[in-house]
Amino acid sequence: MLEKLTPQPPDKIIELIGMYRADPRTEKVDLGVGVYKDEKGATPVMRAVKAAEKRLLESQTSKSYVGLLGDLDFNAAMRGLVLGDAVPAGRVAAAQAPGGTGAIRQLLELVKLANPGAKVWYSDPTWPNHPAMVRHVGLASATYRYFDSATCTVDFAAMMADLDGLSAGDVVILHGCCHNPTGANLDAAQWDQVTDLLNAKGAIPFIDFAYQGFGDGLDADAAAVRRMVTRVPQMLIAASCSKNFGLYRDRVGIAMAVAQDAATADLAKGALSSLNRLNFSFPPDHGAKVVEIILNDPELRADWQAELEEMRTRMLELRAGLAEALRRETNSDSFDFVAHHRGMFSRLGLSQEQVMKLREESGIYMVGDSRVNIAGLPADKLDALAKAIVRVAG
Ligand code: PLP
Ligand code: TYF
Repeated sequence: MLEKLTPQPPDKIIELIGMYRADPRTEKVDLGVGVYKDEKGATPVMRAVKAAEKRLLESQTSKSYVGLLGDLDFNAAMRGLVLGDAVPAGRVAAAQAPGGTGAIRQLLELVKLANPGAKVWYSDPTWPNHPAMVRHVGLASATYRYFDSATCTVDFAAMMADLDGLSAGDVVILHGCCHNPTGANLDAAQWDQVTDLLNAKGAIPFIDFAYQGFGDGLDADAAAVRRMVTRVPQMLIAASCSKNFGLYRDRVGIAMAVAQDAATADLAKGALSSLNRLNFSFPPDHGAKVVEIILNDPELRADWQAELEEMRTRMLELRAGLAEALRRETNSDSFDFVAHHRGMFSRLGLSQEQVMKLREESGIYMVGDSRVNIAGLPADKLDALAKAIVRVAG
C-alpha cells in the first residue's frame, strides 16, 4: 500500500526554516517563517504565559478528558476577546481546536457538512494553507484578486469585481487583520462595502484571525470583525493564539460559527462537537487553559496586553526603520508602503529571481514571493539590508 504514495509538495515556508538552518554563514538574516522574534532573535515564552503555567502546574489535580468542545471557559473568554459584546453569546457556537489551522480545518468541514456545493473563495495571494486545505477537504474554490504588486497596496476595485461572481451560499475567506502574506489591509469603509456585497449575494464571510494584537492593537484589529458580525446573519471565525500568546507549539485555537439565532447556533455547536470527535476527539488542553487563566485574571491579562503591545510597537518601529532606510537608499518613496502595511509581514514586490539572489549573495532569507517577517529585521543593520534589497531590485 505505502509504495503507492506519491511525494507531496512541501510547504514552501516551512521548507525555508531548514534551508536557513543549514546555511553556515554567520551574517545570515531570517525573514522567513511567521514567528515573532525579539531584538536578540529569540521567541521567548511570554511573561503571563509563564506565570499562568506555574499556577496551572500547582493547581491542576487531573489530566482527565475535558470535553469535545474543549474548555468552555476558554471558549467564552476567546469569544469576548475576538467579538467583545458585538453579538449575543447565544448566537455563537464555539469549539476549541488545535491552533488556528485546526480551527480553519474544522470550519471547512462544517461548510462541507452544511453545504457540500459551496465554493470557497480566498484572496490571491493568501496563506498557502488556505488553498491546500480547501482542496484537501474537497470543496470547490475560487480566488479573488487582492494585491496590486505595482503599488503594494490592496487592489480593491479588482477584489470587488471578482467577488461580484459570488453565488448564494459561497464562503469567502477574509484575513481579519494583518493580511498574510502581503501586509496590505482593507480600511473600515472597504470592509463595509465587502459586507454589503456578501449580503447582497447571500455569501458567508469566513474570517481567518491569526494576528489579533499585531496590527493596530487588540481592539482596533478586531473592529472590522466586530462590525461585520453585527451586519451579517452568519459568519465563521477561526482564531489562533499562536502569535498573540506565543503559544505556537501548544496548538491553541478556536472555531466559531455565528448563526442568526440560538437554535441554529445550537445545531452548529452539535456539528462542531461531532467534527472534533471525528478528527481528534478532544482538543489539546494545556495552552487553552493557560489562555483562559490569563484572560480571566485582571493582573495577568494586563501584563499579557503590555507585553503584546511591546511586540506590536517593536514591529512598527522596524517597519518605520526599514521604510526610512529604503527611502534613503532609493531616494524615493517607492518603499513607503512598508510603513503603512500592518502585522507581521510585508510583501516587498521583488521577483522570485531577486529573492533568490538575496538569499545566495547576502544570506537574506525571505519567502519566494518576497514576503518578509518584520519581526526578523535586524534593527542595527537596516541600512545594509536596504542596500542589498535595492541592489537586487535594480
Ligand atoms: N492563518 C494564517 C493567515 C496564519 O498566518 C497562520 C499562521 O500562523 C494561521 C492561520 C494559524 O496558525 P496556527 O495553526 O499556528 O495557529
Ligand atoms: O505564514 C507563516 O509563516 C506562519 C507560520 O504550514 C506557518 O503562518 C507557516 C506554514 C504553515 C503553518 C504555519
